[in-house]
Amino acid sequence: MTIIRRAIKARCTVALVCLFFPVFGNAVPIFFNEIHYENSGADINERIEIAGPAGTVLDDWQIALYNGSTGSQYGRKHLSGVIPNLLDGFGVFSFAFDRPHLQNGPADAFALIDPFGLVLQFLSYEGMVSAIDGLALGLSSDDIGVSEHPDTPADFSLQLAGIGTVYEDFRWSSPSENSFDRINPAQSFHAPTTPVPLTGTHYLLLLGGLILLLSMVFKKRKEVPKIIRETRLNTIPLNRRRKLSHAVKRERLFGSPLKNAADNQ
Ligand SMILES: [Ca+2]
Ligand SMILES: [Ca+2]
Ligand SMILES: [Ca+2]
Repeated sequence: MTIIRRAIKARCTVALVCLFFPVFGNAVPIFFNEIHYENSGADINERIEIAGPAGTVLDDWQIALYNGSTGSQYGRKHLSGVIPNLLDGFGVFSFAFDRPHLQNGPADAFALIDPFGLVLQFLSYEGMVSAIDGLALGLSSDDIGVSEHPDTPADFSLQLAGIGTVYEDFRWSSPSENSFDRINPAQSFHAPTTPVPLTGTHYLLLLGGLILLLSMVFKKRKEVPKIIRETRLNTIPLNRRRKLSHAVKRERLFGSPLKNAADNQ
């Protein structure tokens, strides 16, 4: 196989991959998935769980804690680890908070910060929080709408429930037995079933891919008759073979698409 043909095949492959898998390059973000911050007696097992695509490296991500009574940041944890594949390419990873503990509200918040220092999520429980410092400065939190209380069992937590792949697909549920580092009991991850709408770029890639494929197919079709003709030449009568031989000579003298195609190889 010539270098040119290999290049054409590679371009066709890339074009078709881009066409049929347009979701490539669109990273699915990670998100808060479970939290436990208060229970009966002294608070224990305080944790926050992150969910997202398996293989996501959490190094350089952070969780920042905000005190709702002042709006200021009272703690921050630098994350590390890799999200495991627990279900259909998604997984969860949890982090313990004991220094400092997670405040018990009312209205305390937690922010998920990416490696570039951007706040990806700013959630709160028992009310809304407005941050006055830190990386969430100026942001107002989204209240998750459910909460724990002084009589919540120590092995309970607040968890997302529902089916989907991104945060908006799920809803927070009332306290129930925790599932840290496991998929939440009422949660299921499934790839999107709705087709990704094609853009003008996708149509151009489709057209380019089809043109390249067709050019390869026609090039191969031109090569086949020549091989067949030369093979069959030895099986036909001598007088007929001579006539065909003259035709082949004319073709070689004056040129033909077959000859040119062969010469260009
Ligand atoms: Ca607490
Ligand atoms: Ca507080
Ligand atoms: Ca969980």
